[in-house]
Amino acid sequence: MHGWRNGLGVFNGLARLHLKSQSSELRSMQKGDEMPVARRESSDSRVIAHIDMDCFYVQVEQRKRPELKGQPAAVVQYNSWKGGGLIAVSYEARKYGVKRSMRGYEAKEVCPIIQLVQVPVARGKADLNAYREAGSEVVSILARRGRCERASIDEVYLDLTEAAETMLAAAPPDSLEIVNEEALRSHILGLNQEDNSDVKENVRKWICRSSADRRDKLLACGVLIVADLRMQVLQDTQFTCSAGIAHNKMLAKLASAMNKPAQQTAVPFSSVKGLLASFPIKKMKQLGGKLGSSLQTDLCVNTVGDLWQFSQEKLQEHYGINTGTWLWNIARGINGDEVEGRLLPKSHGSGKTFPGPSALKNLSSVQHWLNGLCEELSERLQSDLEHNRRIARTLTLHAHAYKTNSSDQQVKFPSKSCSLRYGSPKIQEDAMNLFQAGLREFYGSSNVIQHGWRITGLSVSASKIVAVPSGTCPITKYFQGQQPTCSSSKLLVGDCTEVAYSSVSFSEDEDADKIHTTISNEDSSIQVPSYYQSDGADVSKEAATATSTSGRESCLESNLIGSPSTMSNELSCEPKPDLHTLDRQVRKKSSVDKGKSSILNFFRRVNSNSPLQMHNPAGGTQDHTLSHSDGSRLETELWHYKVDDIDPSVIDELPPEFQEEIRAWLRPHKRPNTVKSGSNVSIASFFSSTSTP
Ligand code: DCP
Repeated sequence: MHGWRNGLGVFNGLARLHLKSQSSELRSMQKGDEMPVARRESSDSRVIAHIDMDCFYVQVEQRKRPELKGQPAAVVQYNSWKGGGLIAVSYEARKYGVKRSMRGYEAKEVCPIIQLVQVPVARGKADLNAYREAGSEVVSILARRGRCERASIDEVYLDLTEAAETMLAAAPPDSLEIVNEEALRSHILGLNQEDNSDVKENVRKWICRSSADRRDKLLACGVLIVADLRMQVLQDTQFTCSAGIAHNKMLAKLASAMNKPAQQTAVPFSSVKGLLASFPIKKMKQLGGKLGSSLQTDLCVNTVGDLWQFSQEKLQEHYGINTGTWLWNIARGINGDEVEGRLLPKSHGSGKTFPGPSALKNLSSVQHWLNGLCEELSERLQSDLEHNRRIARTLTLHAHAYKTNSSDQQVKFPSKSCSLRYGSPKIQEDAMNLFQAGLREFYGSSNVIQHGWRITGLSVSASKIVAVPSGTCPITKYFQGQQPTCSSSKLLVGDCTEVAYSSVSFSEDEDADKIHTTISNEDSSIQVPSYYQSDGADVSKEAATATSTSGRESCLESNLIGSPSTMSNELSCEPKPDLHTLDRQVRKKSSVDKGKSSILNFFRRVNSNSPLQMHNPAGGTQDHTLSHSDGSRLETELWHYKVDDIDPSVIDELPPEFQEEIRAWLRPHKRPNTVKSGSNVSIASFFSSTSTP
């Protein structure tokens, strides 16, 4: 039998062993599901908090309209059918039995005085910006005390280990004369609270125990810090939140949901087994799907306590070394996941579903909606770039479609990705191309014109978001004709140019499963199509809202997903686009783009630390030191390029004032010194204007 820590140590060695004994069920699970990964806990003395806002969208609306405070209220989706689907319900309304799964009219039946507030709408769909921004306000307060991971629009993990250690060294809880009232309201799991004992006094004693071991003393510091942070959040934003404090993320998250609203719960080491013993296995993160079902049917495991009975070897025998170890660990509350230190979302997404009769039936309606979704995505990307200096590199299109007049309705519409080009028109163009490529594949070799199709869900997302290296100015601004605002004038090379000018190349969406988008489902009784389901940490409420997640960070707004019905070939109403031809064109463009040198290649050769060198076609190199328009020497944006690397076809895409100049560079034998010192309009001066006061 492995001990608590022993099992963790063994894992490293075992994980490398070849899996010989996997059941076919496990193999099939692994194909479709992301299997959990066992991670060693770096220390059992960490202090991790999970903060979850209370009825978040309602609180945001209540702040806007104070008359709603303290009232039964709910936020409803923008689709007003039957009063709209409820997506957030105030605690006052919950007392009447109002639930998120209800529609507005049902809520009115159980609570006639309920106030229903419609989610803000833009471009014919829910606009979640106000909620995102409110979430950011909270994050910026929480991040003051430790490493902070924004897990969804309204929940955050904090690693408070360092802050707790500092407190323990400088002002240990057992030296405190007064303990903050909010901390005294904490729930300490396992603390014996007899019926008529002074609850707060017991909590105070627990917090201030000088006999406690170091782990519990650190946890007590965590309790004090989190109480303080929650007060701060309330004071600065008017929002209440609930929190769990434990030594790992998994336990902290379980604890935060135990006492809501506006309360906090701590899990001392000694209470872990008791907390998990009766916890339903399917409610554990990553056990809501096939793996959890297999535990139930194959091993009769219904609670975490049941799982605890199995040896590590037995679990490994059934589920392989990695998953078996992970299961053995979670039964004991062991979870090595680190708080990632991420204040911003991993991806951006914009989507919409088209239920029942609103399904899209032709390319022009797809184009119309894609344009709106891309516009929204582009705005968010632009804002991310401006405020956070981050760029996304991959654009992905997902759709949910079914064929009419076909028995083969099970085929999924393939998600498609390409490099992301900034600017709404480019994103719109690329998204439409991706859609057409997907549609062609969706139909395989059959002629799409012969068949009808309906699109019931569309979304675009931007992922692979990276930070713009500091001291660089995004070239994207240049291509958008915007005045750069960053302080340094160095050209951004590599990543950013790639974003600005990369060719469209279709790829099977390997990244689709990594894109953290959630989709809302106005009717929570209807299953979200599986390929829309997001994985991993961003949808960290999946256990509780497995079939109804919406409006989270990177949210895709959606509606009811309608059931397929037969229909005539709607394409015939259109000017009959030949999809094969369209797609051939797209692919042709794509391959042409790929082969050509482009401004991307041009800027890729930029070396921001070297003097500008022009390589003329004859092989000569010329040095040009660039200057500000005032004639002063420009030190920061000295760069290299080869004139013959410039693809003439990209020149037309540049602002007119630069076209002539670049063309001149291409004829260096005629006008070798076009880049003049002190010239008012030049690419260099354009970029350098950022550093010119
Ligand atoms: N949300 C949504 N659709 C869902 C679930 C949630 O649009 N199916 C939105 C509205 C919620 C917000 O996300 O306010 C946060 O979701 P939570 O699951 O955290 O629920 P609440 O914050 O509303 O309530 P609680 O206090 O129970 O956490």
